Amino acid sequence: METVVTKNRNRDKVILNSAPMEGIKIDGFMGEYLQRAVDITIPSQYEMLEQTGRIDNFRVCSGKSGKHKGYIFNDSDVYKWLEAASYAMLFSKNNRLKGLLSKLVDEIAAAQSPDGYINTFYCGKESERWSNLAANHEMYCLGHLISAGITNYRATGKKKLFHVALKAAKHLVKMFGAKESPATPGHPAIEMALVELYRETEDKRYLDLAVKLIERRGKGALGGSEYLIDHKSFVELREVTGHAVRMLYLCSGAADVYSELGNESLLKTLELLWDNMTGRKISVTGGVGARHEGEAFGEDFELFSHTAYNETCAAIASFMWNWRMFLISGNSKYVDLMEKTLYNAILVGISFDGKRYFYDNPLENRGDHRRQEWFDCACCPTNIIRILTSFPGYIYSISEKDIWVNFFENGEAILPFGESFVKISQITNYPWSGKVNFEVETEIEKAFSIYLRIPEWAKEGFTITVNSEEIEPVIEKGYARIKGVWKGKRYIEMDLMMKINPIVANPLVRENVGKIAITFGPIVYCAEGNDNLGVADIWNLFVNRREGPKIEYIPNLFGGINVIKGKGKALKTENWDKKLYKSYEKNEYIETSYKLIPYFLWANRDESPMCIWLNSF
Ligand code: FUB
Ligand code: ZN
Repeated sequence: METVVTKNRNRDKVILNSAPMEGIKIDGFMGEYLQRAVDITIPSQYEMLEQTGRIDNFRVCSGKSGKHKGYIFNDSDVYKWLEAASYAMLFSKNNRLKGLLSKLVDEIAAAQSPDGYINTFYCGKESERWSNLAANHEMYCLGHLISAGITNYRATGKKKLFHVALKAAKHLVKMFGAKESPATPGHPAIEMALVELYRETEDKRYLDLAVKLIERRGKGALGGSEYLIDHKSFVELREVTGHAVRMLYLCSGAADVYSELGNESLLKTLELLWDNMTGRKISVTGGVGARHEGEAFGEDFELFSHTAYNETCAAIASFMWNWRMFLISGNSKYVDLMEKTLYNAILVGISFDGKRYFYDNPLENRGDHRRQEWFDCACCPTNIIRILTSFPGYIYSISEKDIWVNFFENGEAILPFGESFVKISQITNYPWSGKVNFEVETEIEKAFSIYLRIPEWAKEGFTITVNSEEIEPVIEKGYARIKGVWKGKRYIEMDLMMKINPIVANPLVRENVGKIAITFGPIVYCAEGNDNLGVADIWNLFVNRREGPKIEYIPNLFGGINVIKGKGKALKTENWDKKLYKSYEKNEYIETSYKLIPYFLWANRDESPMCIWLNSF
């Protein structure tokens, strides 16, 4: 059994496949996040699932006295935890976790109705099942159950949860598989899960149902709501609108369907939606879904820093969609966005100690936005651990002929390749340095290419040497192709020139006119008051672009990070005398120096103001 994040079947439509995680070990920057997830985050989230009654809901359903607690979709948090904990079993020998997993699986199995239906909210309310597809989240929860069941089976070899998922999926096919059924879910997630279940079982009924659920959009089953993406048929969509997580899970499901069936109008639509999202509706961090109201995509260029909603789940959904688009196309632009999203819009969702979470992620704040231990609606915490624990599965992809290196992370991978294996070690301090040393080892002589992603920010400045000789590789779809007949060990040194890159926004994002966001490699920086006690208020900082800024590695800050230091000026904030406005001539500045930290690390110390977009001169 191999644990992969996605397992495409149709090799004609999809250029690449996920690499099995069993042979991959990481111990760099993301490796530390993974380890913290395994040691701290997953156990502490289990406690929260218990404390908030989410697990008890299953017990109540199977006979324990009590009432259902919490939201209608709370089961999904338990399933997402299970999925992450199953991935974690690949990297941990933790017997307590193993025990918790198997006990929880038993408790879930006991809550399933004999006909396969499972949703703890409807226990004892059987007549109300499926009564409100727009709002009830039953298919959404099932989607997460199926994904958890598949991962649990792949990662542990155990079949109990998988069988629960299978039984539930069969029930779903029976209920809504008929051609005449208009049903489609108010919250997507089930589509991806059904396609993956088809991939696991080869039972086409699941793929057929996923196709139908997508084709039934725009026909009024959800009241024609744009928020629920029922205002148009899927292939007529040209703009990402409505609830961001719903929209992007739907796109992920549609990409999965394309990858199995090759319906060109689906792919065309997905490409146009991607262009719309990346050209009009995305924050500099990769965060999406800018609008609080409805947790939604806003209008074109509606990207206000202060009110940016950017739900952590929406960033995760974008990460998942981009992965699928990459496998279909082999184009690095999708992994570039995954990388930006991961380091900036996803990691900001969890505290450095692994115990607290952001649900929404503004790009500037006075300091009162703090990560919480939990939420009544806890979709984000349990989603983030799925990404942290499955990250190794995204680092490489393989085709029948070649290997792709998508992410750079210290560690090693033994990748099954044809009838043999290829071992790839990466030595790197990425994302703090762009130097990556690869050791590639093959047992048998084999001709193949290794494709190394050249991130968009490094396109104009990188070098690659193979066995100490500099080469000028052909760049294909954003990847440097290193072709060869491989035997034994070979060394590749890649140096992606990281430089400080001030970014400006399209002038139609009016509030950012005249401002810059400073990036270094894949990381977006922010100013936080804690690092700038000499600046009256970092919201009033003006960065001098010519003098500095400079990068400095600080080993004892957050386990070792790059900070950016420079000179500038700041507005004096005193002498306003409770006034709101005064004459421009009276504005006074003081010279100052400043320090920036990676945005994803803000709000890990005392409360203080933060902003990404900085005034400059
Ligand atoms: O509705 C389920 C989840 O809760 C959504 O994906 C999140 O946006 C939050 O609303
Ligand atoms: Zn969420």
